[in-house]
Amino acid sequence: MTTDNLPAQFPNDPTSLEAIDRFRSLMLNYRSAVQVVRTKIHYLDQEYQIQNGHTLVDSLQSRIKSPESILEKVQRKHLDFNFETLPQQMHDIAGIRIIVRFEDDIVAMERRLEKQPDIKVLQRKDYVTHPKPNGYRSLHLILAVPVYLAAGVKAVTVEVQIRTIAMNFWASLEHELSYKKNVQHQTELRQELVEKAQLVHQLDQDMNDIKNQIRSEESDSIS
Ligand code: 0O2
Repeated sequence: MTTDNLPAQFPNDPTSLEAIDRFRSLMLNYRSAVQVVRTKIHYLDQEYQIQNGHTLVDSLQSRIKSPESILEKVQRKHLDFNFETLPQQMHDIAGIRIIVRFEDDIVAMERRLEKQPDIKVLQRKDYVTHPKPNGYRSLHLILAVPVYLAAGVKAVTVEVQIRTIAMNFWASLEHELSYKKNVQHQTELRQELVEKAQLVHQLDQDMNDIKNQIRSEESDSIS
């Protein structure tokens, strides 16, 4: 079965073979885009290591939003569930998280990504410099990435989050709390997390400073 001539509108019966087929094609584009960006990040990291003697990336995570969370977001944001408009309205169907060790590495990775000639940065949200009120910190980029299909090249969006190990440690616990409905003392725990975000921020800055000192002394002793 091909999906080429199917109407863009999601058919009335979302369990119909046509709808499922169309949805699978859409998801395949996102999986391909994630592969493209992951490969680029690996290459950029290896190149950085050759040039600088250490890596930028501590770890890499990626995911494609599940059909359930796509539907949840469509309903929450009152979006149109339409195969043509969904990719323009929802930019985080494909997501990659780049975990680095130091705050400086966030910008270093961003610079390398934005210099890629086939990648376009469509949106930048800097929650590192401007944290959310709950203390969340991370750099978010929406990238348009080329995916090569039989019918031609398609630009597919991927949300890239770049954050330090410490920011990720904090965000993963905060995320867990957000998804738990029956945790006692929610308000107190939230407040504690706001305070811990300050500690995480301080730790990130201190570690960055120490790293700069170590590396400048290292380069002084070489020259
Ligand atoms: P998941 O499971 O990680 O994908 P929206 O996507 O509409 O909710 P917006 O403004 O479009 O929000 O996007 P934004 O603020 O750039 O952030 C979206 C993603 O960033 C979230 O995806 C989280 O991964 C992460 N994020 C943003 N704010 C917070 C926060 O306060 N705490 C934590 N832990 N993560 C955050 P999802 O879809 O919510 O989750």
